[in-house]
Amino acid sequence: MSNPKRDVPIAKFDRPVPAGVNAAQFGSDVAADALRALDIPYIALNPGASYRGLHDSLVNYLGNERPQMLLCLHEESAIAIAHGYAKVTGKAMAAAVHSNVGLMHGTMAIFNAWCDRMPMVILGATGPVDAAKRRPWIDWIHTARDQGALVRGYTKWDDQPASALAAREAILRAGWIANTAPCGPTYVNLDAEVQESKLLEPVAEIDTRRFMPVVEDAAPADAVAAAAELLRNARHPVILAGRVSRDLDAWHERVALAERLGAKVVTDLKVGAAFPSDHPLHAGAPGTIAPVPEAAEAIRAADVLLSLDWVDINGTLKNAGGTKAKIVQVSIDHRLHNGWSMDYQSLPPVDVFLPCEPDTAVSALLKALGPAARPYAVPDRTPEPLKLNEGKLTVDHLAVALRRAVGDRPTSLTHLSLSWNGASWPFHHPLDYLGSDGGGGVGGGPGISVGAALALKGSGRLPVAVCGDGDFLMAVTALWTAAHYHIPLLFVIANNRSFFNDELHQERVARVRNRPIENRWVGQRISEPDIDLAAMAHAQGAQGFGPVTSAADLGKVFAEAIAAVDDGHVAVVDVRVEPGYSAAMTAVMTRKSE
Ligand SMILES: Cc1ncc(C[n+]2csc(CCOP(=O)(O)OP(=O)(O)O)c2C)c(N)n1
Ligand SMILES: [Mg+2]
Repeated sequence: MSNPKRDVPIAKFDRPVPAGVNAAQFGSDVAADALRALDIPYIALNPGASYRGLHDSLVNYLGNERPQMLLCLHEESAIAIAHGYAKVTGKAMAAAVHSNVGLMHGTMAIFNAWCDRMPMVILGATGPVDAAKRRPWIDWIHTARDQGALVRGYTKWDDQPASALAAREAILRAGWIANTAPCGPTYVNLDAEVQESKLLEPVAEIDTRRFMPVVEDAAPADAVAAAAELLRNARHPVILAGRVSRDLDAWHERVALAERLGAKVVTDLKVGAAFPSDHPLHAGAPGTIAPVPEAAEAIRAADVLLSLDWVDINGTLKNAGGTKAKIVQVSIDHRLHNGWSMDYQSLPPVDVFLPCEPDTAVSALLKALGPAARPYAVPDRTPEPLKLNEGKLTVDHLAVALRRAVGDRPTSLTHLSLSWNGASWPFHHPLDYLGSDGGGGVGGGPGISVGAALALKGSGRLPVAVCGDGDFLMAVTALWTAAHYHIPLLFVIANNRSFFNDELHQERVARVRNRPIENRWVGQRISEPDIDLAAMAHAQGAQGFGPVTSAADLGKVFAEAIAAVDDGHVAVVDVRVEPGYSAAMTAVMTRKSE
């Protein structure tokens, strides 16, 4: 249902006075036109003189619309916002960062988006490449021989065009490459001189769509036939549902395929929701860094595994205790692998390879398999309620109370804390959960969630981010951008007042070395003083709630915070949770062999 307070159009904010400019006059006007041709609605940015030419073109030539600027207080947020937007839409938005130093600030977030295979077009800038044109001192600091080298290991493509026409071509290519699967960030570095130079003659119009041809995706027929044959004859097929799209039809097709095969399905919180997690065929709950025992058992017992671009097949098999199953791999991820980053994971053995996107493969497999002899009969299964520890406020209490507070309304979990238990919240729609930060870069949660909420604005879905306190504190100023542009969302902070993940690492080292595990907290706890998270939220223009220290108070506070979001606000609830991870996660993190 639409709600005028919550759904205020972003176009209302930051309106410039009309500049009356209607023809490109400078190099950066041509670059701005190219950006508009990509049909990108927003450009998240932190300003800098190196791109003052482009900045002027966006405001005074394009009138700050398509793309509209979203001012960010840190480049890491600007990139993370583009990342979150892509998680929902599957499409690139833009981010702009200042010459070298701004890009340096943004690098971790770019790496997160790269590992998460999310598209975005990043614009940067350099002081004049022609040394004779540089302003003293500052332009020299902000010029590097090869700025793109900072991010080349985790972008799909980069360029430093030397003219207005070359800039146009580079931006079109950047959009095309970023949005072509496997998706990823691209980087275009605009020379200050090229941006600020007056055009000597008008730039000829081009049909920009012709420069971004749609790349057709198809599953090779022989491989589909071979995979269908293996799956048809399998007695214990298991689907590892990994990086798939947010498309609802594709979601239904995955369910149809699992039911057609009677296959168990395993999912994981590293990536967005891929299958209804309380479906009788879903094995256990979604895992975090390792499969839960039911999923591990299914994998060990499998005779055929169908990986739908699963992240880290070998690692999962190792964690599950191995398998003798034949492996059908659906992925085009190899097209992206390079020599810098190992995020491609260990090389899995493959018996049948389908080099196409999972959605395409699932449709083709369904067709090849034909209808089932007997339709799948959904067995009765009443999910077991979570067992809650009555004494202490845990992340499970938080989850149960939050679920109760949101009730039946469509909710998107835009981010989850490391302490989250996959069993606490079932997913029924591809937008119910958007996946992790991708690259394990703590501090991604706030910006990604603001970007996701931006994309969800007006959809009627409630965006909810559950962040660890460490994650939240690293990037809290992303909230200001959400407050300024009236992008409502709810943050719930699973505040264990610690970089707790690393307490478990110190515990393991101490145990192996026979040293006191009681010291695991030193250099990890974020207390004395406790940080006032609600006040930090308030300082960004958000509404702060808490700290909540008793499970009994959660319901009331969540209801108030959700009402604030419905009124168009950003709301933050600080929940003081007992340090601790789910049993499966703790078991993996503290076992001796790791
Ligand atoms: C940028 C960055 N710095 C440090 C780390 C190492 N690290 C991994 S998890 C973690 C703790 C995160 O704390 P929090 O978000 O509060 O989650 P918790 O483990 O306490 O549930 C840290 C510091 C990292 N992954 N990324
Ligand atoms: Mg913490």
